[in-house]
Amino acid sequence: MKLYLNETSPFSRVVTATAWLSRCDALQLVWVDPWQSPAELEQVNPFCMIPALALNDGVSLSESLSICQYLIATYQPEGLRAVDNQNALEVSVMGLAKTMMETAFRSVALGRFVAGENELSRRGKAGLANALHKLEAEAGSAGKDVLFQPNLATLYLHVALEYLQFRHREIYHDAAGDNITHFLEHSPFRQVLQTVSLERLATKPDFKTLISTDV
Ligand SMILES: N[C@@H](CCC(=O)N[C@@H](CS)C(=O)NCC(=O)O)C(=O)O
Repeated sequence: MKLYLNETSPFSRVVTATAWLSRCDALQLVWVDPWQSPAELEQVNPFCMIPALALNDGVSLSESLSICQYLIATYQPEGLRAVDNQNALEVSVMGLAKTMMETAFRSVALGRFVAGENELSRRGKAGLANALHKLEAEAGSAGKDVLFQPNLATLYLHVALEYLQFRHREIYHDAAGDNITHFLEHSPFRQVLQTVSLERLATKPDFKTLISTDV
């Protein structure tokens, strides 16, 4: 099984953490730059986007959420479960976290290819600030327990927030407060994400080395 990824992609980081928790030791990490459109990646994902997972039987999976759902259903990791789609609060966190990640990434990608501000990047940044304010309020309210469940929504949320700290520092510091800080310090994925850290991923480790590090 081959996972195509790069060092900074938050989508790749969620999948790598899921693979780590799933202990799928036969996994090979293939480090690529999707913007260079490498032929090997294009064969696995026609959109040439990461993450992409090539299974041993020739089936290819794309979209981080689909890949994580597949890994969880296949390996049934102890420390991570799928979102309960009958639980509106869990589904709500999943939507917020995934959109936060997509919007944060799109705004960075736009800045790379389009000079100056534009309506899409303005709307994206405003949405990120609004989402952080909403989360800050909800993380301090009676229903906050949903944020501490060891499910995929919480994992996406944790990775999305750290991506904001990394790429949208000003927006993060203006809008995030003590409740979000508390979430990051007590999230069920704190340890695994310390193992699958941005610093660690920057060294492009192989999966065997990564998995031999215990949290
Ligand atoms: N919705 C996708 C987003 C994946 C994505 O945006 N990947 C970026 C890297 S972080 C990429 O490959 N970009 C290259 C491109 O857009 O052509 C997912 O959840 O996996």
